[in-house]
Amino acid sequence: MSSILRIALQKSGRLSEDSYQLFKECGIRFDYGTGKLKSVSSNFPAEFLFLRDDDIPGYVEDGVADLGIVGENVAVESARNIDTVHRLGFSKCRLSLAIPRGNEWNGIQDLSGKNIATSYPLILGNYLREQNISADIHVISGSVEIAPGIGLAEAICDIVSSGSTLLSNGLKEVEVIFRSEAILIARPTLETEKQSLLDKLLFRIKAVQAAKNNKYIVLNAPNAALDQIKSLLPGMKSPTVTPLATEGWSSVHSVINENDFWENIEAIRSAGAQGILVIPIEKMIY
Ligand code: PRT
Ligand code: ZN
Repeated sequence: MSSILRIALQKSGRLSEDSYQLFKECGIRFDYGTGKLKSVSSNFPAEFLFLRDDDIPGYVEDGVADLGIVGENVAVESARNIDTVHRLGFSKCRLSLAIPRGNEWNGIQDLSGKNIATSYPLILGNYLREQNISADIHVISGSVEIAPGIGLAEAICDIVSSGSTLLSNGLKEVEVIFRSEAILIARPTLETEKQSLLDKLLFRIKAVQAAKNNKYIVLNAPNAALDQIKSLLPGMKSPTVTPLATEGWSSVHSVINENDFWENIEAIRSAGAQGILVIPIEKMIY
């Protein structure tokens, strides 16, 4: 029987939509939705398992799944023997220490001998050890933010994204101890056939990510400005320059990184570029 990759995804939660979308953009089709526990792709040798995120590292370590997508916070806290294969750039968040808003904060030493509520005892324990702080870690599995209000702890260590949960519970963020995003994890030793399927998948994921980070740019420029514009828009190898019907003008086609876009666009305009079009790219292969 030929090999098939078993991929564990969060059934429903903050990782689900982006995970499903990623495979869609990689051209890998499968059904998902209410009540489904697993689904076989119709056009790629992969079977998807829909699970709670906390269970995914364990299933990957045990070989029930070959790959999985989880938050790095969950992967690290699980302490399972799994490899991080690729960072996926979505579900970004941070694990932070927070204290009641009215309390003074002079630094991490303020937590010495205090009670800290968290669902991340391993990551927090490591951090406190590195900082030489001895504090009591009180493990709770959810609604950590209410712990100070009910007298369970003097501080908390929890996932923060916008910060509004902390705010509405009268807490302030005082220290970021870990930054997280969704990651693709794998069993450390995949069989050769599965490894080559993973390589195929990674090739597609990287093409999708590169496309997201870049834009296709088309503009018109007077020929005298071409050297300057070409240096601002190096593209993948070099920009395409074709003459316009109007004498002395050319059309320039190139690729620009999203991060450089606003920085460079002013310089490109000042150099004399006109009629600038910026177009999303669907896939980008180097
Ligand atoms: O049901 P299942 O066990 O599968 O899901 P879950 O409820 O355990 O996890 P889920 O879906 O909430 O989160 C999955 C992953 O998304 C986490 O492991 C993180 O890696 C990532 N992530 C990104 C977040 C957040 N943002 C986030 N804001 N995980 C949790 N939160 C919670 C946080 O715990 C706190 O209660 O949102 C609140 C804070 O949000 P802000 O925006 O108010 O700061
Ligand atoms: Zn969970």
